[in-house]
Amino acid sequence: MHDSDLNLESLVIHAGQEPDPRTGAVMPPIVLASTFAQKSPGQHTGFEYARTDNPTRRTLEHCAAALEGAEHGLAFSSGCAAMTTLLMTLSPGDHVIACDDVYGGTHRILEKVMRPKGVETSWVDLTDLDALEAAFTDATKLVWIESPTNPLLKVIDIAAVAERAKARGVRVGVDNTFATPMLQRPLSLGADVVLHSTTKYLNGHSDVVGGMILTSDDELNEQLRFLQNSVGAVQSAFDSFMVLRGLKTLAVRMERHCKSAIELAGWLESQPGVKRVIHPGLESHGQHAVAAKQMKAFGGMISVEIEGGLPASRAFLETTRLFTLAESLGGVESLIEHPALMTHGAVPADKRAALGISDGLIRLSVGLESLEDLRADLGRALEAARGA
Ligand code: P1T
Repeated sequence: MHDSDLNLESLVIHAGQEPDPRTGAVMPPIVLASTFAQKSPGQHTGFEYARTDNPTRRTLEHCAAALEGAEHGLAFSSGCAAMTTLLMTLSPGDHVIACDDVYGGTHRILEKVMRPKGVETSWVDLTDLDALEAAFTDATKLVWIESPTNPLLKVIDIAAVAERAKARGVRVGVDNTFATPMLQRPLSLGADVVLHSTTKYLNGHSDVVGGMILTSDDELNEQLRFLQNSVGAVQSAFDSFMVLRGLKTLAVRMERHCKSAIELAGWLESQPGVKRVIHPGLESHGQHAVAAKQMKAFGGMISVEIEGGLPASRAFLETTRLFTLAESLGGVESLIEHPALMTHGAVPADKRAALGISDGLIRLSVGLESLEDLRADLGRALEAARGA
């Protein structure tokens, strides 16, 4: 049976993986060797040196590519390493259009690493297609989307953006970390390249830092392979194995994340002391219709703005027990964080204010614990916030 005949729920477990031909082992071996024997100079098995290629990493690259419906996959040592390597395909004078709400580290790479090297970024609200049209210049080479965005969970119509970019010969990239291929497959919506921080849902157990790029664009893949080997920010064999292991449960994990998140989001909307709840599955979400069209389910992330500013949000964040106060997301355990002081501290204060990343904004990554326990945990935290 070919991978192309399988549904995603089977691909997460089997794509790119056969029982080991020598031993029958049902999990791919972790090949830790840094180098591979050659019969004669230049005559090798396809593996020479582990930065260039490694069997365990290659298995992960095949598996993740199959999940995103891509021809090619490349694994990196972090989501930021993947992003930086992708941006190294650009040259001084090139222009990027990026959605205005992105992970703080992505903002930092574009502003503090790439801009000084001559690659300019325009930050645009990509839920507004007229604003996108107005931002193109002759130098635009890439439109960069996160959807849902981090932390405001805006949903961007990937097909509509891709259509407009394609008309100008501009590539479209999507950071699919929050949705995962279980909920949306950007390449099928017209994007050229997909990025993941595998640190999050794909690995799913908060024990690996990793990143991936998936594409069916042969020319881009050639450039990226060259850069992956030259720059060398590769995923280790051990961590590649860990992500492969985590991926096996992605389908069932995402089902539960999504189910619990929509329940909690609806409940939070009815609670006193809550100013607004942001979750793409809520009717009150500005792009709910786009989310319903584009996504199979609405994801496991919720952002909530509470009344009382920083004193109230501090009290809230210090009170939760099951929701651990920590950066990151997408693990089996629930996490909670304060974007303004934590993940998005690298975004300038005036820009955070303009976007709506206020001191009362709290981001939740809903884990796989009992829904009843999670609701009780948030209930106690809201009580503490109201008393602050
Ligand atoms: O942390 P790293 O694996 O390098 O991935 C960076 C990254 C890229 N894209 C998105 C959408 C992300 O959320 C991240 C990392 N984000 C967090 C650590 C966070 O708590 O939001």
